Amino acid sequence: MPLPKAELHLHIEGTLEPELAFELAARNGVKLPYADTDALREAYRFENLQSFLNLYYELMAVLRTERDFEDLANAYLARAAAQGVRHAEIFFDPQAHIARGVAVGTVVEGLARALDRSEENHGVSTHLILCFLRDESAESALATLDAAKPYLDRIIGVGLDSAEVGHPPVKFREVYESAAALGLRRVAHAGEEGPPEYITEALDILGVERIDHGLRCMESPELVARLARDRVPLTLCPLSNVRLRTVDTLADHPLPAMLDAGLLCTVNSDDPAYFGGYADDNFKAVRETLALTEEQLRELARNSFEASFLEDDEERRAR
Ligand code: ES4
Ligand code: ZN
Repeated sequence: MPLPKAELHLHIEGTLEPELAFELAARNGVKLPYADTDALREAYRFENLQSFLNLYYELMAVLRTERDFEDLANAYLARAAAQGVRHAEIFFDPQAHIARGVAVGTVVEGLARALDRSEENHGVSTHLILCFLRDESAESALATLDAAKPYLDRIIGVGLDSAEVGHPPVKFREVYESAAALGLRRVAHAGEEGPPEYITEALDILGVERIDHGLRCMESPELVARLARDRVPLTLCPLSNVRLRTVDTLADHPLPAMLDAGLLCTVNSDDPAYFGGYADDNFKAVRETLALTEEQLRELARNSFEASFLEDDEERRAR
């Protein structure tokens, strides 16, 4: 039985499996530039974050209706449940859909149809986190937050994702201030491909409560000491790091050193359809390759609930 866990770093668009992509393409009359699912899987050889993002945004063309987003979320929740996930904080990228003429409301209402029945159907509680694309402008992020205002009762917080280098957190100071004023929780990707300074900026300027990835903190002993002291959660994604060549091999992953340094680490799946595994596949991979002890695995699972946005009583029920 997989350990009960919370998944805190999961892009719903990154759960689009090739089979579902072709099914939705057929349903919506969208032509994909791949002959079949095998040909599509062949394209999953990434050099870096950008080469992955190109395919990730291309495949989103098949997501058009509320039903598409509902089907996508249901497929993820069923897989997550089978991997011991009891609670999922799910990212979505509204700008990537708005750019294709799909309204925020279609995305949120479609996802909500699946999330509303998730506890009953899959035993998984959920939260939604709206992410801004950091390679788009600050004005676009502000307009997106504005467009999402009618749906904020369904959204627990905001995040920041997409191409990191050259797009420092400070670019999004204003939209994060607005989000905080609206009562939204704040997280951001930082230190995946970008430097440790981006992690510090995300904390100091954007006021984030968690850092997504954060791997490159290990280059700054001062930053590691601060993250450990303040118990800032890091949502690590080991299989993603291997596929995007952030680490050379899984055996080189700094997770053991990060745990030894007293960092509040969690293990997550990022874009599981693209990176070769869901939540427990990531747990299994680090257990086997990094020789983590059973106690360390239990610590990672405990951390995932502690780092979640669940209230204490909800957390006890989910564990
Ligand atoms: C992402 Cl792995 C990763 N990093 C940054 N942005 C993303 N969006 C989807 N997956
Ligand atoms: Zn991510």
